[in-house]
Amino acid sequence: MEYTVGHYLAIRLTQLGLNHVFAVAGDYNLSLLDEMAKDSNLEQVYCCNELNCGFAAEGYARSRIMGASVVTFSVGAFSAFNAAGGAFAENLPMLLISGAPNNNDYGSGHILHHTMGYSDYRYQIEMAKQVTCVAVSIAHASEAPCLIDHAIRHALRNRKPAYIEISCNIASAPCPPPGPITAITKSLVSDAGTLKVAAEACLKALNKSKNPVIVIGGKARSAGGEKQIVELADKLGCAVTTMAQAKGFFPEEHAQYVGTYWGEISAPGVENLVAQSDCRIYIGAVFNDYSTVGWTCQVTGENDLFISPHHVRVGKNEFSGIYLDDFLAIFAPMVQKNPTSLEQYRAKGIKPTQIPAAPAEAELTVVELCRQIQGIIDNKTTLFLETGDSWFHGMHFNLPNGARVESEMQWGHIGWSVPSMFGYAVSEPDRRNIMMVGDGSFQLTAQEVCQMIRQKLPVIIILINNRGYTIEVKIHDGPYNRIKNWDYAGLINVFNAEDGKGLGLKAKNGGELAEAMKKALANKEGPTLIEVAIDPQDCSPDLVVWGKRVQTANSRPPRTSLNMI
Ligand code: TPU
Ligand code: MG
Repeated sequence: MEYTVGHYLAIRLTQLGLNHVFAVAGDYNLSLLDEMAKDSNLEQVYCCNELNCGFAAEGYARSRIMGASVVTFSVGAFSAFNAAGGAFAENLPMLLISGAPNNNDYGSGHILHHTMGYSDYRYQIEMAKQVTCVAVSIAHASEAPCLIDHAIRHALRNRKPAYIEISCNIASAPCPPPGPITAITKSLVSDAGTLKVAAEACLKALNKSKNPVIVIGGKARSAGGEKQIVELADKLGCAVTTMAQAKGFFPEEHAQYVGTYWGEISAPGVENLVAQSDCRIYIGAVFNDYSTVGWTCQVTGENDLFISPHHVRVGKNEFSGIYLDDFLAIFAPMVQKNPTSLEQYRAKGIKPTQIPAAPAEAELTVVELCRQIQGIIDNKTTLFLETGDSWFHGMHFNLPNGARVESEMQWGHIGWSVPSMFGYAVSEPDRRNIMMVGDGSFQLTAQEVCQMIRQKLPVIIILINNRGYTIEVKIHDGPYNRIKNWDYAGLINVFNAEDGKGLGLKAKNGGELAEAMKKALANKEGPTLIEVAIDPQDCSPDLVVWGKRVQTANSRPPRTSLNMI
């Protein structure tokens, strides 16, 4: 059998365990899609636009080893760059594959459609370099195997997106068949000597401390450390907390789990617990203005351990060339039991708050909404939390083992959740996929719900219609935070057209919401969107506090330079 460049690429993706590739067609990628279709194990899933296509691949990468999207030159790729930026920020490997000009046109002086109107087409790969860890251009078939493998290898090792552009007349050109995938997936090896000295240095700091606590951050999971973190926690016996971005990265039913650490808006008792620890074991922690509540909670001390994806820091010592999972695997067996922080936390006698059901006829509140969502979270649930008040509600859910939360707190692109959950649900159709999304966010990417309908994915979309950008209102209010209302539930009929099985429902009170939830759980043939009416003033009290702190950080006056006076 003769192989082609496009077929080679498709085989590489299926060898990695991908069964789907997301795409939007365009004349620069049509023959590439034809060639990729030759691998019958790789289904092409089409999206409404390239931003959504990129986010769908990003969502798929939250479930599989990586995601992949195919777009056309410039008009498509420029939109997908935003999603690549998101995947970069969130440490998700994803291939952004773009069709590109016929290789005869390079250097010819020809001006082509879908380009900037001049004959040097390298601008696109130059842009791609800013939002990916590696960018390659395939203009000759002989180079394709090497360049495709190079891009995949870097994406996997760095947990970042990679960019591949393929000339439209090269996708169908013959090329050698791919060999085994192992050479590409082989992970980097930590230096054994550095691992040992790093672990000893950390142990020294840990043994000096009275009350260590484990704080898990947003990079812990992509660094592959979830299992090793549990081993470390079991061995150490101390309290374990997760930062907001890492919600669900540690089993919440674990006896040592104490809840979310998010500065002033932490779970009860957790802010003090972290502040008073004399050895914080930060694993994959990300300190940005949002995660530190406007820079108000950057607690660090000389005994703290910073275990990052590619390096470890303790005191003034920095160890690089070692990886988080390898480090934890050798560090966990070395540590002595020290449950002091957990005992201190338990001594506070904090009891979980019980929320009573609201009367069925009473106007719906965010408290009642969250109470009912908690009721449908099971051990096969994945909950997507969109940027907005949903982040703050999301922190309060108790996750049974097996349940997962996905958010995009570093990039924070409103509208991310719809296409990302679509991509995730394509990979995980049998999980209970629930999304909490605000009205403002939904307006950016709403059309991708039609692809959930097309693929018959039973996603539950909880659309919080609070008539505007509440998260922005709490940071800094103005007329720009009001939006045009939509009949969100009514949209589902539009998307269903003649054959869809999506369901659009509205709930104004607890009784209607309970009914709608029942119907959503019973609808297995398509998504159910439940539009919940929430008073614009009703939001999470945590958002109010956080919004004030972020506003203070945003409005710090510029530093004055002496030269300017
Ligand atoms: O629940 P709620 O009202 O807080 O959420 P909703 O309605 O989704 O509003 C989100 C408002 C928002 C904006 C406009 N959050 N962040 N932004 C700024 C923003 C603008 N454009 C993009 C692509 N991402 C953003 N985060
Ligand atoms: Mg809103």
